[in-house]
Amino acid sequence: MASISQEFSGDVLVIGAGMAGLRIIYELRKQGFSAHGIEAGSDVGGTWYWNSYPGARTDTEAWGYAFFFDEALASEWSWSERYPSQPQMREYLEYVATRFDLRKSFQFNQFVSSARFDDTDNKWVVETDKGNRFSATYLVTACGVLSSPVMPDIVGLQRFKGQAIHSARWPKEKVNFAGKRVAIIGSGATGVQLLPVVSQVAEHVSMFQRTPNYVIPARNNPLVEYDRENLRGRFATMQEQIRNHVFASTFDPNPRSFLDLDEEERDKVLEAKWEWGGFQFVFETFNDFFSNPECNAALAGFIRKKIRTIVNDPKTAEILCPDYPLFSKRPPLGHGYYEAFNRANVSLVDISKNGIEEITADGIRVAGVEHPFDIIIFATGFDAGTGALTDIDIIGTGGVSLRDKWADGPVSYLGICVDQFPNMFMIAGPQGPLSVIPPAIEAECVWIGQVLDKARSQGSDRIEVRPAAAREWKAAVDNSAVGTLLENASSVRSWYMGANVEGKAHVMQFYVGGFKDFADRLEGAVASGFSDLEFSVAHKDRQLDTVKQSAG
Ligand code: NA7
Repeated sequence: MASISQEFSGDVLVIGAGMAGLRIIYELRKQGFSAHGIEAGSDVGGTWYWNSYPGARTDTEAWGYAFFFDEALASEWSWSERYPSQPQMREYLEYVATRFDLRKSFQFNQFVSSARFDDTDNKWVVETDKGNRFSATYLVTACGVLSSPVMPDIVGLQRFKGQAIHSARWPKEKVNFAGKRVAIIGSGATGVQLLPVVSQVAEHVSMFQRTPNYVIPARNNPLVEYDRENLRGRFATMQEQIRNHVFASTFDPNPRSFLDLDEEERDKVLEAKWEWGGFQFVFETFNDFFSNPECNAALAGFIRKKIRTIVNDPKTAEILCPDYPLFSKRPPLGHGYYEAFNRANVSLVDISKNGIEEITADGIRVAGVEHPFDIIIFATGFDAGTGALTDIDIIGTGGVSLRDKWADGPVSYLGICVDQFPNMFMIAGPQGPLSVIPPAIEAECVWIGQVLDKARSQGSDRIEVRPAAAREWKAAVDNSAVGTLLENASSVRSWYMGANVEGKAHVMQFYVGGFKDFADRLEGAVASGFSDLEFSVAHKDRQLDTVKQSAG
């Protein structure tokens, strides 16, 4: 390793230049703090920088997957489709970075390998794989919820002579599918987006499916100026909708219970929302789909009926039909996914029973049969929530390691603070809300800014969450899933429960009590004068004086 060089010393270090990193730098600058960001990629974008595979786009409508901190930004930016493509999302974030001059606060092309809290100096010291060292009083992790790719440990992986690509590490050079035999391993949101696009060019695509998903049609469409004008007029309304929605969506709360209607009426509701497309099928049909098994089964049965209608080959259709509760795995939105199985150049390989036997020099062997391929795409997901943090050697006070502390699952306060890790704040960290991610990012960034402002205004420079408050939040996170269909999430290897990663603790990784409730709690913490946090002054001799909390 190159010799360590000191690069920055100031108030706040930020890891990551995705949506969260950009938003927090903006917030901190506004508050007058000196802040510096470090990013592994060569530019801003995070998720939308790395996931450049064909067909990548948001599963949330453009207007709900954007920043709300500046109305002028919202009004001058023009979305071109209902669900923005990865190139447009990246363009948007680059535009934001330029518009608010955020790039100058970042150093790119270096991966943070360690972050250590120095008790003596009351500072976080961060080192990168480029041998650079940065230090600051506070550390903000903005590393992403789904950013640490999981490459499955399949025998023979290194032997493959063709091109092997993980979807989240897509090559910068164009991948040429023409005339190629392509395997897609994984049928989550990523595989579901890849298949219809790749199969238009490739000679043949084989989808290796271990667990089927409930794929809801997205019904993407281009937006015209009339739509954009309409959105501009709804800026405040949409903020309000997001703030009060269980999933932080731009939908109104849904008062309709499954029990309110008879079977025929229920079917009409489901049919209408299926045609509308998007997560409205889940959030605008019946408000008890999460807690009432009968309601959930009705939605699930409706989707299975659709699969059997769309897919011509009955055997293929049956393999595509899931049989677990809807939403215990994150359902993907599809853009002609089921229809793609009617193409002559697409086949489905069912690996639900025995998995993939091995990867050979020429392809993939399943149940004794070798399937030859030129390209294998691993759409095999992420170590969600904790992965991006435990990839870094994060050491708190007294030498405690975050990896060790979270060996049995994450424990945090509101998904933002961790006891024994003073002056560290996570954006979109584990135990944050299970919701559309950008609204959670914005709410958390504002909150972190308020905490730091309070510390500064009272002369403290050390902030630590009370361990009891973190324990209480862990209990709230665990309890939030009780009595919901998410209790099954572990059995279907859902990333909600960390169950998609070998050896990871199977515990609820996100708060499922609803975004509205989460936002209420953030506001409650502000109103209490952050009574769950301990603010103190760190003297050079390491004696800490607790600053008296002023309530309210
Ligand atoms: P997901 O949703 O975690 O999907 C990963 C897929 O890869 C899933 O179908 C897995 O099957 C499959 N997988 C993982 N390991 C293997 C092995 N060893 N063999 C065969 N198949 C495997 O990741 P995505 O990238 O699609 O989406 C992640 C999120 O990004 C998504 O939920 C949205 O929020 C956006 P399994 O289901 O485990 O049987």
